[in-house]
Amino acid sequence: MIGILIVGIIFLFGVVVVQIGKVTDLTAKIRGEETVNRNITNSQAKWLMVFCVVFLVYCVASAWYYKNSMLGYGPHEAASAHGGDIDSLFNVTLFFTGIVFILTHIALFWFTYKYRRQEGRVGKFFSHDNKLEAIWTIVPALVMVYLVTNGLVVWNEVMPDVDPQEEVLEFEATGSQFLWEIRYPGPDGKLGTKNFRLINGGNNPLGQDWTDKKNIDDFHATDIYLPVNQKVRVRITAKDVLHNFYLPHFRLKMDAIPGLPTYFVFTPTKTTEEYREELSKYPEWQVPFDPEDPNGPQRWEMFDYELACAELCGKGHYSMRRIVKVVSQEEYDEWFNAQSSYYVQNIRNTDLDPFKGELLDYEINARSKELLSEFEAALIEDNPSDISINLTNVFFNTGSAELRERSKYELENISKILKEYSDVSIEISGHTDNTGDANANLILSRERANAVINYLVNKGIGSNRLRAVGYGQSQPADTNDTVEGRQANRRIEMKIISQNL
Ligand SMILES: [Cu+2]
Repeated sequence: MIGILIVGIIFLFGVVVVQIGKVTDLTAKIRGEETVNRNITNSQAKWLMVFCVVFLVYCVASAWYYKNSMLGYGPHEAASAHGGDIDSLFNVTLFFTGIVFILTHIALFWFTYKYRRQEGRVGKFFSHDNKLEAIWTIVPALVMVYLVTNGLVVWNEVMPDVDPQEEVLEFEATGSQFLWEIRYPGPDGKLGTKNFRLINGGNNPLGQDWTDKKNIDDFHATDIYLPVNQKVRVRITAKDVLHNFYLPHFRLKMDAIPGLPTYFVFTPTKTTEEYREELSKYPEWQVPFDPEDPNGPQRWEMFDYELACAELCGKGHYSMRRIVKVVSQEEYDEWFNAQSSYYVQNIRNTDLDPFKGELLDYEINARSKELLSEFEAALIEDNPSDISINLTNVFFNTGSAELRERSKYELENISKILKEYSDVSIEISGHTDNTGDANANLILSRERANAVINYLVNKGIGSNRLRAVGYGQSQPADTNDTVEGRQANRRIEMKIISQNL
């Protein structure tokens, strides 16, 4: 119904316009064509001048009104070291184009007014004017040369790569439909190599090559954390189509291209907290974040830097948002230390693990720390000899007292500890499960304890500080009814027996 009404109104409006046209024609015939034309031209010229003024005032006023929402103005000063250069580049360009914009509009409307149709006036025709040609060629050329040179200078300042020796935090962002995968290098500071053939949605989304040990500590992150005032190099890649790594608050924007890694080097200079403080000074940010909850947090309190994809990469494009948090070095370290490596969580000791069955450096180091802290904890007990320390990383060949190669790390650690605490004497005890003959087990456990002692003596620990005992199957730590239980019962233990202070 409403549709029919609208069509009717449009039709009637058309009829009215046509009728007015006819009336104008008729009056023109009555009054004389010339007078009517002059009146129309005069009023059109005046109205165009009015339009010019309103239009220009509106352009300037709206830009002024919205300036605090624009990057580079109000609270949105750049949050990176290079951002100010980019902003001033935009301002210089805006200055020149602004002049041209205002002058050409004034000239355009002024000409329609000044040279409106008037009786007896004839247009001036000239085919060529060298002076005019020179002016409108040389002036824009000079301005262009200035803009381009200025742009190149800024480009060269903003875009260089880092020196290989330079201390820089590197992380990687991989775009795909429709998310950013963020990878950090872990404590070694180096990102492991990747191979697209290894990409597997289930257990290797980035195609990390697990035979490269640099991959072992790499972790994947949901939010991007960056320490303030630390130079950052972001490696940007894509898995499927073109994406674009865009951090508006840092004035950073770079294409993510499948098969062609790009990068950007920048230094965040404002923490998220500092940016929020800045925003809190502006009334439009002092309103509730959620209009339904007027007592909830304010808009400025909920602000976060964000990573967007600035390439229209598909229908889920908008969902490629990621939060970026710029924090103090201490907060960064705390977050960093709480992350766990993708390899350790998903690959370690599975069939995909090329190092299955081997001990890796991070495990050896962790075990070394653990053993030392267990030892020191036992030492401060009232009765240190009550505490048995299980030497979980001492291994023997089945049924024999021959130490396996892998045991050397644990034994080295013990020898290191005993050299540091040179006044401590220890007992090394061997234990078995209940499989087989009890007497044979007793002998085996004693031989194994002796093998450990021999190793330590060879490392220079005085044999008077070491005592070997075999307990056989007499002191099980767990049940002997399950495979795991029996495995836990086959063990070597260490006990502090005395400390000569
Ligand atoms: Cu995208």
